[in-house]
Amino acid sequence: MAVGRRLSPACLLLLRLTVALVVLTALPELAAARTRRYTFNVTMATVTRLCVTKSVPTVNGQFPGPRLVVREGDRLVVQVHNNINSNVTFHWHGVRQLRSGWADGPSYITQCPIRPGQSYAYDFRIVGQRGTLWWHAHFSWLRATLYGPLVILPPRGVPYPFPKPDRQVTLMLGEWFNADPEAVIKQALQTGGAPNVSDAYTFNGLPGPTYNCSSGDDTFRLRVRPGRTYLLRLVNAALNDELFFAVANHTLTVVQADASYVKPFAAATLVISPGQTMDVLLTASASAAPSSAFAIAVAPYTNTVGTFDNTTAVAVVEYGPHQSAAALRSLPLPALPRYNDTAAVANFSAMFRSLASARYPARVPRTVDRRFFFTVGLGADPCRSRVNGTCQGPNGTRFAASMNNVSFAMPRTTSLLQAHYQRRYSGVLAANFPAVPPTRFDYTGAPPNNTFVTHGTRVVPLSFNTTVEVVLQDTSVLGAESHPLHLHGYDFFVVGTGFGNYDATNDTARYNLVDPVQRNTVSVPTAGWVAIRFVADNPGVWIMHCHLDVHLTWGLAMAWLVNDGPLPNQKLPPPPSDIPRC
Ligand SMILES: *[C@@H]1O[C@H](CO)[C@@H](O)[C@H](O)[C@H]1NC(C)=O
Ligand SMILES: *[C@@H]1O[C@H](CO)[C@@H](O)[C@H](O)[C@H]1NC(C)=O
Ligand SMILES: *[C@@H]1O[C@H](CO)[C@@H](O)[C@H](O)[C@H]1NC(C)=O
Ligand SMILES: *[C@@H]1O[C@H](CO)[C@@H](O)[C@H](O)[C@H]1NC(C)=O
Ligand SMILES: *[C@@H]1O[C@H](CO)[C@@H](O)[C@H](O)[C@H]1NC(C)=O
Ligand SMILES: *[C@@H]1O[C@H](CO)[C@@H](O)[C@H](O)[C@H]1NC(C)=O
Ligand SMILES: *[C@@H]1O[C@H](CO)[C@@H](O)[C@H](O)[C@H]1NC(C)=O
Ligand SMILES: *[C@@H]1O[C@H](CO)[C@@H](O)[C@H](O)[C@H]1NC(C)=O
Ligand SMILES: *[C@@H]1O[C@H](CO)[C@@H](O)[C@H](O)[C@H]1NC(C)=O
Ligand SMILES: *[C@@H]1O[C@H](CO)[C@@H](O)[C@H](O)[C@H]1NC(C)=O
Ligand SMILES: *[C@@H]1O[C@H](CO)[C@@H](O)[C@H](O)[C@H]1NC(C)=O
Ligand SMILES: *[C@@H]1O[C@H](CO)[C@@H](O)[C@H](O)[C@H]1NC(C)=O
Ligand SMILES: [Cu+2]
Repeated sequence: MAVGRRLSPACLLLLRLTVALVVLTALPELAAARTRRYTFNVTMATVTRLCVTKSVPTVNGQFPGPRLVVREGDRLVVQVHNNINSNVTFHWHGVRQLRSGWADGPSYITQCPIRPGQSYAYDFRIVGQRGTLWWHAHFSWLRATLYGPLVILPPRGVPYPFPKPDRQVTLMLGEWFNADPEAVIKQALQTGGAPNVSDAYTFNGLPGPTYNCSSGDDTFRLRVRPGRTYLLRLVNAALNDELFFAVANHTLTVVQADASYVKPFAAATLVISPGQTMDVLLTASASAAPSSAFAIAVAPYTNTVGTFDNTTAVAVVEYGPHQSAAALRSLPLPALPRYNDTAAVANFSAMFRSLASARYPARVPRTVDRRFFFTVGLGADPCRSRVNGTCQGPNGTRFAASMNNVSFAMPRTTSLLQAHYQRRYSGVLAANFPAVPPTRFDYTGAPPNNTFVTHGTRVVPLSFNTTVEVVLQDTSVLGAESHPLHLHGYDFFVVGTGFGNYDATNDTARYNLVDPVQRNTVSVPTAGWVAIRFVADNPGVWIMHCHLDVHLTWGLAMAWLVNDGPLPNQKLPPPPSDIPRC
């Protein structure tokens, strides 16, 4: 066609069709994008573990809950009906929720709870993410049983950047309480003390053979064939515990973390924190005896000064027939680091690098608009009203937790996102969360005498497209501990980490701005710090919190309020009509 000639309508149509066809072929993710619909009927169901039978909140009667499978680019609509006698909300952990903040799910942050008898449809798209994420309740401690995997396959026709596995298995690590977890946290808030710990760790809800009154039927079995490769999609759904993970006599290859590809690396032992996901390849030995079996074990990593669930849970890799309960009990366990082996954790964390390939580049912000320094850790509240004598927190106080000494107070009369959308902030939130802690001290040395926290619903307002750096610094107030910090609505780059107090000069110079890992949850090391960067390109209100539920309950959280950008596609849309009201 000659330049400058008007095209006939038929010719134009043909051209448009050709362009459309080319676009569709070039972008399989768009061509194949589908809407996947699921229904979550939240009901009580009877579950027995460790000889304790109880009624627990479930989705569709299943524990753990149903597996959602989507492809990158798909729209996901989950219609939730709340048929239990408690409020509930659901969070799609790690989903970016680009301009779909109303579907993020944390109660009182992006929505009011779905009350008993109410329904709400979570409606969002999966954009630029593939791998394993998960969903869980985000009200009180209900996620103890309300959780399940969210598998995001690459677009049809797009290969994995690693050898195609023969089979895929989701493996959710959890925590079982013989008591009702709601009663456990309620009691702790009454006494001011630390909550009771769990009774077992679980693999897909099963504690396995190391516990009393836990049989072969309560053991997760991974059936393998010699020489085949398995993609294990691991999720740590435990309420309060970071976990070591190993498979006896097998090395694992980590290929993905929090739905981003990483440079593959081999590891005998993994560390996975609550909220984190990890895709790992396990290759079954080609020469294993036909009836052989190997233990998979998880055990806690913690430096808490309090008590913790110090048990080890076991699942099994079986090359042949089902192992008997007795055989399961005598399986040799893989060597796991000691429960407080912080050096092992640091060595493992240091292995993660973004894949940073041409197709999956690491777009690390090289310059920063706003820098923040947040201390994270425990603290205390005065006892105030304890009917019978003293509170059971440290020195007769109540346990609390904070960031920059602000213990996050949940609003009760509206959600923060609703308040923001209506620009009605008064009485709900204050846009003055401090950029630095109120006092400087040796954060990892002797703690200050006054360990009391302040309280408030304080947020950091950000202009659209601000590049943010946050250094998260652990404190030794009431004990130095690792805190898995989770940011909603964003993946961030982990540009630096270290022990002791962060040193703005020397540590900044050592940042990795080339291929740092991209995650939604990172552990602030025990008596150390971690630096993260993200671009605030998603308008809404996004909570950032410790993913140990006990610390979240005590207030280890803050929120970012990301304002709209100038363009129409940079604004938060209005709430869906079925959004629950307070
Ligand atoms: C949810 O489950 C309950 C109990 O099984 C049942 O009575 C109810 O009809 C279900 N609701 C929906 C919307 O499926
Ligand atoms: C917590 O543990 C204590 C001591 O074992 C026990 O008395 C109490 O009933 C437990 N609380 C709950 C809610 O199970
Ligand atoms: C199992 O029961 C035995 C005997 O009652 C007890 O000594 C042991 O501590 C129990 N183990 C666990 C993990 O509960
Ligand atoms: C598994 O590893 C242990 C410890 O390294 C070793 O003693 C044992 O022989 C191995 N078993 C098999 C079947 O390879
Ligand atoms: C935890 O369990 C391990 C192994 O069973 C034991 O060696 C260790 O002393 C226990 N630690 C605590 C603090 O209970
Ligand atoms: C880990 O705990 C053991 C006792 O269980 C203790 O001897 C050791 O000093 C602790 N290590 C660290 C690094 O705290
Ligand atoms: C206080 O003690 C009394 C008598 O022991 C008991 O009945 C009551 O439940 C206790 N109250 C609280 C809040 O623990
Ligand atoms: C414990 O509390 C008492 C009374 O509030 C106070 O005098 C004392 O200094 C506190 N001790 C510690 C170690 O915090
Ligand atoms: C903390 O308390 C101790 C003794 O109670 C005192 O010697 C010290 O000066 C106090 N430190 C600070 C920073 O107030
Ligand atoms: C965001 O800011 C960068 C510079 O920091 C600029 O290049 C880019 O165009 C901005 N994007 C939007 C969507 O405003
Ligand atoms: C930072 O580096 C300077 C120069 O190398 C050194 O003198 C200083 O001790 C370092 N600071 C820390 C906290 O390591
Ligand atoms: C459940 O949510 C409603 C609406 O926000 C609220 O009024 C009520 O207090 C909540 N119930 C509990 C137990 O938190
Ligand atoms: Cu924490």
